[in-house]
Amino acid sequence: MDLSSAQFTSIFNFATEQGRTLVDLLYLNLWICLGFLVTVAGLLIFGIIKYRHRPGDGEPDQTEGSTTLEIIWTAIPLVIFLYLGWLTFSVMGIVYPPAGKRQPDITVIGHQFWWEYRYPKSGVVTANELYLPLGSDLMLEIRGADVIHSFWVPGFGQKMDAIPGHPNNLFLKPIREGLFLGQCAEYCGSQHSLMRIMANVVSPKEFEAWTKSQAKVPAPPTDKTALHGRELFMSRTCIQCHSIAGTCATAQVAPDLTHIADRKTIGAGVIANNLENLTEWIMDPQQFKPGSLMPNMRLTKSEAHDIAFYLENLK
Ligand code: HEC
Ligand SMILES: [Cu+2]
Repeated sequence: MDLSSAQFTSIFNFATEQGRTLVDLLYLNLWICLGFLVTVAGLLIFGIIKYRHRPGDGEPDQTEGSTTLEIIWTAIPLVIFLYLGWLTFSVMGIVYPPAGKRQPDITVIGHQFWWEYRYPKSGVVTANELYLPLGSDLMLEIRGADVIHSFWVPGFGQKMDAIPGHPNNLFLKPIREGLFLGQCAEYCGSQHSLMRIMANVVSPKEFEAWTKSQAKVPAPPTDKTALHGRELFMSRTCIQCHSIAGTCATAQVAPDLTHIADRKTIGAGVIANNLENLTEWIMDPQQFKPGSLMPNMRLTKSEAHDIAFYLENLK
């Protein structure tokens, strides 16, 4: 799958205010610790060289204890560590503020082996490819549907566990447009490593347009092949797991397919979304994601093709 337009994946290539705050704290910590290292190691090396034993030296002066020195070398590190502790506390307050009664802007649900995204304010439901508006203060609620997953986009800063029955909050204020990649970061089963997150930060205008198009119920097909595909989709087991708005498919255990044609990838980023790949996926998803919870339903190539054709028209 071609994800070459994605930004370089690194915590230092941050895309949110929270990511920046965390990296700033990291650098400040490093600088202070570097100062410590240089001072202590410098004094040590100076002492070793200046006061080393030379031939003819007698016993050095024997002294014991110095309250003043003890107070100084306890007080200085104490002040520095209290300062670092205070900085850490205040950064925690920024990246993880109390949510109070605030409702999430997006609910993220980790499933074996894909991500569900629900936008409660607009009713949009999608999978794997997340869209976020630039500059908004967002609260994401991270949930787990089956086992523990972990939502991690390094460019966004924090990693947040998706625990069944225990929602966690993740606060994001995107400060840069682009495609940022992430990955489930808690081993969750055979396809854990193919549980990719594709997070698109777009301008508020683009986000509004995207939301509008996602909230629309796609027009019913008129084409003969698509009509046949829809009939197969509704009569073969697909509707046990998937939903498509405006049809009798309402199951919610698998990715919502209402606007599958708008997604660039299939199977959480394993293959590009086009008619050929989708036909192959419907025939046998296991060839791309062995252990995936979508079974091989033993459709013929022409049946799979017609279903894929129908799905590729769901815009
Ligand atoms: C037993 C439940 C189940 C059934 C039945 C099922 N699927 Fe799936 N389907 C899944 C799951 C789970 C996934 C997510 C797989 C993954 O990415 O790990 C999926 C993924 C997909 C995707 C890719 C969605 C995306 O955004 O990546 C398509 C398309 C799809 N299924 C179509 C179908 C069609 C067509 C049928 C009927 C022939 C069908 N499915 C039957 C469970 C099911
Ligand atoms: Cu996972």
